Amino acid sequence: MDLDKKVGSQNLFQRYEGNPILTPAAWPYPANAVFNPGATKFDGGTLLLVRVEDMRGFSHLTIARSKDGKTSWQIEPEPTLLPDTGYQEEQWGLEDPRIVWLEDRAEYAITYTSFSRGGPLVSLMTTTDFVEFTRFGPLLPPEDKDAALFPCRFNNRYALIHRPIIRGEAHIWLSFSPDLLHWGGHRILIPARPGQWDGHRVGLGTPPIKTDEGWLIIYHGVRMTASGALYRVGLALLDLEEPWKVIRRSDEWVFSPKASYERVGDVPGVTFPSGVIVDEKTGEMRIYYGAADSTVALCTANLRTVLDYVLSCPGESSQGALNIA
Ligand code: BMA
Repeated sequence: MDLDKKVGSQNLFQRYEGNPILTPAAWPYPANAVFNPGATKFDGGTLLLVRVEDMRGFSHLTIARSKDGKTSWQIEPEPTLLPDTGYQEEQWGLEDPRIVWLEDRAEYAITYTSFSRGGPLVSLMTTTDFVEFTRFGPLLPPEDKDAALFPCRFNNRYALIHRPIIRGEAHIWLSFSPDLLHWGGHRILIPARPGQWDGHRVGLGTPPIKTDEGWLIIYHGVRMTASGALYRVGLALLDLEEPWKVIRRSDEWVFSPKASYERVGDVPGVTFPSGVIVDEKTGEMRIYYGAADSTVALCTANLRTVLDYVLSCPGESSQGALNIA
């Protein structure tokens, strides 16, 4: 291989020089932490639905908007979505939203972690305008997190990537539904890899990104260390038509806590991607992530370069994925 052309795993993503882009200090009302935002293009700009943790330790979601997705963020002066304590699944807050445009329904789906007394679970709401929201309630029982829908259906079924914890194991799963309410066909999609950097837990990062080569998956992987958990970022590529097939998966992580705002905060050593916007003209990906469970940060990457890298990664057979498709 021509070494000059070899894309290294550690130079795919570039931190934005203005990081962190959103902080509790710049929030219009008291907040302990602002992190793990959902992201979408909306109204000619970028809309982030940011997780805001209050001083009770409960989270809600608030919108921040920017024309260029990097600067001059306009933050709503009041919380956009507070937990509705009339619903048992929202007793202890709303966390970590992912936003996807559902092509057939012509509306945005927001999957988020809602906290019930029985543990965290994945809930769904939809909206067309980010003013009125329709709650669908919880999709699957606890413990479950890190969920996003695909923007289209497969064999007429919606597909949900999520991360249940079962017998203490935290793998990324795929489930299907004809109506967004009733879910089945559950299978492991991306397993944690014992011993490796993503051996303790894995979870979806941003929603899946549709490309000509397949669905690009940005996920987080957790390693337990003597001083706590380390949240790093890896890549996978799923078949375009049959997304239960993992075509490639990076052996190495491609992004990890290095900057001071990723290493110092309420939970040190966390880079947690949760939103992505691709500029179709330039191929620039803007990846929004929570840093140390304290602030929102941004890194950029070129989609073509990332795809070339992931296509150079090992295929499914070398990673010990379960053959249950
Ligand atoms: C996960 C989620 C995230 C959080 C991460 C690191 O389990 O709860 O919200 O950012 O842990 O603390």
